[in-house]
Amino acid sequence: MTGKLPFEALSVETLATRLGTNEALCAKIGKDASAWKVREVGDGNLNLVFIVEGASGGAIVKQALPYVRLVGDSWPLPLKRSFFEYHALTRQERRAPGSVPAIYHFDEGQALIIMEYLAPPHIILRRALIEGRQLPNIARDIGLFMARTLFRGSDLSMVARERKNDLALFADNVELCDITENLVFSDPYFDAKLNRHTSPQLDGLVAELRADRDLKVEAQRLKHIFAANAETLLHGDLHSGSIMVTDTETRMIDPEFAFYGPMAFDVGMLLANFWMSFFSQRGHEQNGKRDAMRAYLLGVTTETWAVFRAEFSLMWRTERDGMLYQKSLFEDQGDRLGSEQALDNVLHQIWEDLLGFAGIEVHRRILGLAHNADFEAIANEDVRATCEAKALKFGRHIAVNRRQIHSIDEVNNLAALIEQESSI
Ligand code: SR1
Ligand code: MG
Repeated sequence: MTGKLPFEALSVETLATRLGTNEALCAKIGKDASAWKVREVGDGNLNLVFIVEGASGGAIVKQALPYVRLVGDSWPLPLKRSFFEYHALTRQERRAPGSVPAIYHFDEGQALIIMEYLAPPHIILRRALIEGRQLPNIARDIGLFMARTLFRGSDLSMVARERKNDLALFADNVELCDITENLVFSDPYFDAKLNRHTSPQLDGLVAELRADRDLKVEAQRLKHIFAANAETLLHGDLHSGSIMVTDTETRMIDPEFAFYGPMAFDVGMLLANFWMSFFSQRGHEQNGKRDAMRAYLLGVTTETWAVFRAEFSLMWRTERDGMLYQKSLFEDQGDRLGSEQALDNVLHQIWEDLLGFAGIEVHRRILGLAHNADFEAIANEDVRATCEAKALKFGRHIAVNRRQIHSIDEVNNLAALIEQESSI
C-alpha cells in the first residue's frame, strides 16, 4: 500500500491483502500474510484499531476514519489527525524515551500507523481501575512522562525557531482542538444537541450547573487559556483510556489531539480521571469493598503531582536552555534564589489551572457526549447517578475555587468528604 492510492478504510477481510507487502509489518510479524490473524479492537470514539498477528509476532494497525466513529458520517473529521498522532509520538519518544509504543510505519495517505502491539497482560488503565487493580508504578511513570514532554516541548527547553516551526505544524490540528473546545468547555453548560446524562436522577443538578454563572465564567476562562496559551506540545487527550499498563510498565497512547497548549491541560485531565475513578468505585463494590482502592487512587493523585513537580524542577535546574527565564539573568549572576522564585511561580500557575481543567473534565464526562466507562459500567442507574452527582459537585468546587486551593491534600480531603455524603 502506498500513500498515493486514494484513502480506503481497512477491514478485517482486506487488511492482509492490502498490507501483505508492507516491509515493516512483514519484518515484525512474518511474511506469510495468508497466516495472519486480524481482529478489529477499536473501542475509542474515533478510529479503527486492528491487532494483526503472524508467525513471528504481532502489531497494531491504527487507521483514522474520515468521520467520528462514535457519531457516524454525519460528523466528518479529517484524516490528518493521524499525521499529528504520528508526529506527536515521535516527539514524545524523544522527550520521554520508552513511554510510548514503538512506531514501525506511517502512511499519511491511508491515515494509518503501524506500531508496537502492547499484548496482554497490558490493559487499558481505565479498565484496570474499574476492576479495582492497584498498579504500583503509574503515578511515577505518568508524572515523569508529563514533566518530560511538557517541559521539553516548551520554550524552557527548545530552540525558539524550532519550537515556532513545530507550533505552526501542529496549529493545523484545528478540528481536534475544536472537539475539545466545544465538548469539554462549552457543551456541558447548555442544552447541546449531543449531550446526555443519567436522567431523571441528575436533571435537577444539571439545571443548577447550567444556571451557575461563576462556573460558566470559569469554564470560559479555562477555554480561553486552552485556546490562547500555546505553551508546549500537549498529548491533548491524556485520560485513563489513553494509557496502557501492566504491573510494571506504563505506556501513553493515542496523542491525536496533540497541539501547542497550556501545560496544565494534560495534568488536569489526567488527575480528573483518577478523581472520577475514585468517585465511581462505590458503583463497583459488588465484589468486595473498595475502601483500599479509594485510598490508593487519592494516593496516586498525590504521588503523580509530587513526581511531576520534582522532575519539572530537576529539569528547570539542570537543562533549562530555552529563551525563557535565561540563566544569564539568574544562575550566571549567582542568583539561584531568583531562578527558584520563577520556578515556584510557573508551578503555581500550572497548579491553579490544572484544578480548573480537572473540574471541567469531570463535568464533560458526565454531562456531555463522551462519557467514560468508570461511570457507564455501573448498571444500577440510581447508584451511578449518586456517584456522578458527587463527582459533579467536586468538579464544580475545584474549578470555581481553584485560586483558593493550595495543596493536593486539600483537594483529596474534599473528595473524601463529598464521597462520604449519603445522598445527592
Ligand atoms: C467526538 S470525540 C469525543 C472524545 O473522544 C476522545 O477520546 C476525546 O476525549 C474526545 O473529547
Ligand atoms: Mg483517544
